Amino acid sequence: MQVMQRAKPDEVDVVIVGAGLNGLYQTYCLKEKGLSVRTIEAAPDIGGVWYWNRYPGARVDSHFPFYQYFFSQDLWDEAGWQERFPAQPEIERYFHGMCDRFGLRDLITFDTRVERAEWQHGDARWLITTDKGNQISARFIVLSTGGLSNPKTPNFPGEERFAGLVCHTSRWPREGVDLAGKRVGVVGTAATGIQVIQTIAPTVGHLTVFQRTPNYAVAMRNPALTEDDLAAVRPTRADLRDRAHRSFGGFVYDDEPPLFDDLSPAERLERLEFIWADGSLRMWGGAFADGFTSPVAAAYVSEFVRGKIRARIIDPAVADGLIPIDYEFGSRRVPLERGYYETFNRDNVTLVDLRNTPVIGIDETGMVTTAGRHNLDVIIYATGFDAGVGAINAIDIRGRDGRSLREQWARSVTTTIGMQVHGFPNMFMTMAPFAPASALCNMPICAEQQVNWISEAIGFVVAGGQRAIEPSAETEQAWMQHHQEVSEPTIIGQNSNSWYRLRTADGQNRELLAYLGGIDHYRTVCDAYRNSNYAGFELA
Ligand code: NA7
Repeated sequence: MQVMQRAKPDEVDVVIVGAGLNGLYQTYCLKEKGLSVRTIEAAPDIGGVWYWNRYPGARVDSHFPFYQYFFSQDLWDEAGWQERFPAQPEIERYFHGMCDRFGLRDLITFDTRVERAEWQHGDARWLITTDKGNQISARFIVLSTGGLSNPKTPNFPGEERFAGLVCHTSRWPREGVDLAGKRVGVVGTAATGIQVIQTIAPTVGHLTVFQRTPNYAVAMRNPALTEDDLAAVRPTRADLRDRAHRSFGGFVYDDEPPLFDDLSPAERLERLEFIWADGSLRMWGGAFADGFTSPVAAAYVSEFVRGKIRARIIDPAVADGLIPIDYEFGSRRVPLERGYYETFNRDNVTLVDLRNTPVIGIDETGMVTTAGRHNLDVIIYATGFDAGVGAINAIDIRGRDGRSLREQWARSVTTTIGMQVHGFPNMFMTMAPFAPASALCNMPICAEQQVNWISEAIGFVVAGGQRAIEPSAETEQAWMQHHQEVSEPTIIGQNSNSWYRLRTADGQNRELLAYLGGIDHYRTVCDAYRNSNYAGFELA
């Protein structure tokens, strides 16, 4: 019998997994360093979340001019943003422009998933296997797989019997879905669900919203941008970038928030109205300096937002269903909305409260809850993601001595500054657990900081003639301890009901994914490692 020989793997310096916001910039940086790079992308095109999340109403919640790369003045000069909060098609076009401007497309292999990555200690290289059966050998691997890319679906019993269409918002068909006149059910009412619901309600025949936990959403102010707006920000790029890197969450505001207790009751209300009127994520922690840590300030802000929501809903019983009462504003991701609450004043929209009337299952004609049957033509899941670890765990990663990252993380998820894991040399990650980029950051700012740090670390290893870099066990332990100390005592740490906290397969709460020390402190820690030639890391 003839034994089939595998072709010798292609060899490159670095394999990057994912061609979204992080992966594209990582590709650019390493190419600029003169390294050979192969970027592998599961989708047929670039964009990451902005490729996959093409559902009706998809829009970024970071306001202009903060959702764009800051590294290139040329990109700033060329960008022709149309709205303060750009919608998905505009953002997708922007990434295409960036990719083409810097000639990155030829470095990307599309429609290909990385299935396995195995550290080969003797060679000090990663052997990477794709679902197309190809193998690539690389000195370094960078997982730019996205923290919110592996969709979660509810697995309601009987779904396979449903005669209509079922689709997840982050796997929305490229050709679109005709919802006109249809009976549509949306499951999930967080950032994504809110955008879908407010957008499709006027088009569909009937919309049934299946809500488990109500959210506090802030009214978005989204004016069209003028040429003057664009011209005014172009010269501010470098200054804004530096200030954004020194901020808490990657946005720059023109004042320092006061402490709650330093204001009189009248001043507090005036301050909140002022911040509310901005119609942005500034409402989330931007009103009071101790907004994330003071229970009194959090309770005050929560009551203020409840009042804003109630004023917009005609039926008081529906308002009761939509207004959160059992957790504080800001302890979960704050969605922005445009007419979401008024949607529930429409005759063709029904709110189903799944906490009181849980889903029993799905049959041929629709969803059945303990309240009865809801006949549907389309079921839309806006049910979120296996956050932080999902896309990384989808790859069978074997580090030193054959250890499995998936199995290690099933016991306990740990990282060093969210970018490396002890036992996995020359493996880097962006948007992974325990960094601001995991959850609490305006993404381009955090992405650039992480990608720059990774590029410098790789450059250091290569230039120094080293073979490998990985954090020591002690460094990792110290980071995890610091993460827990700064993150758990916050209002986010105290609310376990959100994707900001990792969960075991059977739903038990685990580590807080979101690092809450702020991006300024985080960057200082990262820079200190670099400036000390990676003290606390093992270089071999
Ligand atoms: P999220 O924020 O994880 O929200 C998922 C929503 O789906 C939320 O309302 C969930 O209710 C609901 N959900 C999830 N599973 C179920 C089941 N089994 N039954 C009913 N309802 C369910 O995802 P998004 O896509 O909205 O946003 C993710 C991030 O993307 C967002 O924060 C932005 O940063 C961009 P729950 O609250 O868990 O009760």
